[in-house]
Amino acid sequence: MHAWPASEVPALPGKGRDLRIHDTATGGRITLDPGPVARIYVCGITPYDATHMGHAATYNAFDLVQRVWLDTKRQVHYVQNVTDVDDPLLERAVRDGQDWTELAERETALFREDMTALRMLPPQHYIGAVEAIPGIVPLVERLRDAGAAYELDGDVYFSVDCDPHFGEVSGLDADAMRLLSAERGGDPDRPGKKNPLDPILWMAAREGEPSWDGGSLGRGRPGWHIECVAIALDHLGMGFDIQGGGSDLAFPHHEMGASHAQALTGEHPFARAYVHAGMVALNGQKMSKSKGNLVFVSALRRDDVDPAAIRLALLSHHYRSDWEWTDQVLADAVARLATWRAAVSRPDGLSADALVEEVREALADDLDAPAALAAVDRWAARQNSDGGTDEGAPGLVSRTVDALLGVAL
Ligand code: 5CA
Ligand code: ZN
Repeated sequence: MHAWPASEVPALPGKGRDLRIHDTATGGRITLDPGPVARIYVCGITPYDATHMGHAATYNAFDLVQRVWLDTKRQVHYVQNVTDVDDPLLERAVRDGQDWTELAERETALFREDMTALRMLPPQHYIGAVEAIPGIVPLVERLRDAGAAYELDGDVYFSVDCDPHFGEVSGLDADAMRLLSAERGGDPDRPGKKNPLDPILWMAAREGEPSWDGGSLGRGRPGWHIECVAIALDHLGMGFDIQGGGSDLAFPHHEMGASHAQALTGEHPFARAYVHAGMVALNGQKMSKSKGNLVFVSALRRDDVDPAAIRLALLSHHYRSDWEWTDQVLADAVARLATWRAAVSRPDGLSADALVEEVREALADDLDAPAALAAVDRWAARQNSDGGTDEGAPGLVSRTVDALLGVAL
């Protein structure tokens, strides 16, 4: 499917720094050395409701990754999926008496608009689960033929015990995995499974649900984890630089995906770093479509909130922390945007050469956006009070904030 239009990324003088990023699998910060083309896979939405601030915060984190890489004069090869067929989407369509394909198309279109408004850089490959099915089927067949998958009443399960690296992404023990598996789409209590944690690869066709030709697997639809593996292997191959998502994807989704890919290829690792964003809450609870405690990007835009202010609100929290969306967070961002715009509205001012390096350094240091904002705040405060004579400094600040933070002043 098509993605959304890219906003232009201004080139800055000099060169950015290499990204040091927290990797969930090792539990520490690693310096990525991606080569001339950096490769990143970011898990996309399940389009049964509009983009909320939690989604936007997660996509903001991975947008920063791209901007840091682009500033090091690398190309970025970015892939994102859309889970346009899955249980929650089908359940919502039934609940609301609407066609599931129309629901998915409508919400995906709204997501594209939100991403465009927030100046999130688009993926080069934006792939739906449905369009990936012809590539998924042979992978499941291969896993089954290699003894890494087995059939249970027509469904096909992946055997986690066949991957010696299983557990290395999340680092969780079996009890914690079992609890999370039950919470996040797994079925650890289904009788007949070899290991309660084994995830489904191919679900045999069910009455009243959509299904596709699965070759020797029979009609059905794919499991969630194999969807992302098929798309990532097809467009990026093994050993790509970053797989990203919110922290709720570390287990089971990214753990299972890594095992699927490792069992398929005999290679390790699937991704060189697994990077996870914290959860955004509203009224003390994780913002989630199932709970319905949501603030939508599109609703804020309808209320004439400047998308640049929404973006600044996202940037004011470190991507790895869990944080709470409040009216105050947005009000602070609106005020900051006004201060910054006032500061860059003169043709000359305080030299910004040091500021460019500070912003670069903050972002290269595990995407420390709050530190980057603080550096711009300091420049803007002095520029607004004292000014200066450096011609072009405000323009350089505008370009820096645009290129590295995605904020248009
Ligand atoms: N389609 C799958 C991934 S393949 C999925 O998780 N879709 S989603 O719509 O539920 O979430 C999309 C992205 O937003 C995921 O990376 C998820 O971890 C992230 N996300 C969901 N809720 C929040 C939240 N409250 N705070 C931060 N990130 C969130
Ligand atoms: Zn995914």
